[in-house]
Amino acid sequence: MSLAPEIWSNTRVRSTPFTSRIEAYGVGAYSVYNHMLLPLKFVSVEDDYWHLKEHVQLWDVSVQRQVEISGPDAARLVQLMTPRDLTKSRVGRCYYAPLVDARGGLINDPVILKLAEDRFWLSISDSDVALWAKGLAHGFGLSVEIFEPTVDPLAVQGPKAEQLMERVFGSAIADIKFFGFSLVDFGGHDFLVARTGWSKQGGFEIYVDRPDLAGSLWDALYEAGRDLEVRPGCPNLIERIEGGLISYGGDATIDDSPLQCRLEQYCHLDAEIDFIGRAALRAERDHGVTRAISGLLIDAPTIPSVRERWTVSIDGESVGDLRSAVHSPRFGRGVGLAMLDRDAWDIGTAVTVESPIGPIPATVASVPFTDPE
Ligand code: THG
Repeated sequence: MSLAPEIWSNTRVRSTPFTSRIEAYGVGAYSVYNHMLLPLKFVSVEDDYWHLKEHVQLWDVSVQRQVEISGPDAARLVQLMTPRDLTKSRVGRCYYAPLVDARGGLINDPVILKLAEDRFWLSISDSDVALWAKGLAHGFGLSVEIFEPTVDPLAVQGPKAEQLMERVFGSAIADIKFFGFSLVDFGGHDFLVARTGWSKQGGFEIYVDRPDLAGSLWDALYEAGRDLEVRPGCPNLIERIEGGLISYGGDATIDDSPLQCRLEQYCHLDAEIDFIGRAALRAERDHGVTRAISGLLIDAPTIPSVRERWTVSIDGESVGDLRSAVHSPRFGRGVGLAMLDRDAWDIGTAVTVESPIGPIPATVASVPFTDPE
């Protein structure tokens, strides 16, 4: 019998201020994300899924690193990096925003927090955004400071998240709007708390900038949530595919554009703003997007883990590739996200997924996947 190999943490694959807590509970699997440990499973992916949809979980999402950009040219640099129009953006708000290169390729898809008119955090997915930002600042001769502050986000996700957060942080929590943030006290320190998180179940993210308080914050949430059945959790593969949340590095890379990733609502291509990649994205829009991330309902009782992209075909001809998939207990079959050519992306189109265990029939479905009931 062969056991799954371990991932070892060291000073390069960093642990987090919460690692001791999640290992004491029993974390089942890790991945590496932004050079850091990201938990992927606790009890089982399916058990974690049902628990997330019914109760409340603490997620060690320290891997969501902050790229701080501050200084007189900060707003100009942040706008240069994204097609999302930030001219009317407000301090105290979060903005989900694609970052693109000059060819229109997706560099990252952070949540941008506007901390001040001249100070931003880019809460990044898995790519080295600080290097790109430093290169741009140098090339454009911008007056900015760019660095990764010591911030380890802790997400509190699930339908009971607000109840739990109020017990620990007080009633000010209720006033935080979706994609808004404020500073709230715990242990004599003001923590930045946002109503955000990488699930569709609702909740908050605490930007823990005091590693020395991280353990006591975790313990306070854990103790206060006993009767709410709080437990450790993590971004859940089933829940996030059903919800249509794109995972950068997996579902999308620099070879895909935000239009192909169906992020057009965050691309203001005709706004009076300066950003890198505008010409490429306008050309793509004007010629018509030729492929896009689409949902697939996959007709198999079990789905092997998608360790490389599987071809999706119609009558033996490739029409795209599958990027992520998992068995959905609610749908009783697989749900997946695939990059599909225009001829194949209509809802209801019958396709074949060329999996390593053989061809599997699948049907193009709308995303977010709508409840079978
Ligand atoms: N929170 C924070 N940082 C992050 C993530 C996060 N960095 C990495 C990764 N997640 C970035 N990607 C996303 C993708 C989707 C969303 C947030 C971050 C998201 N989308 C909402 C949705 O699709 O329903 C809509 C957002 C909107 O309309 O503005 O929440 O999770 N801190």
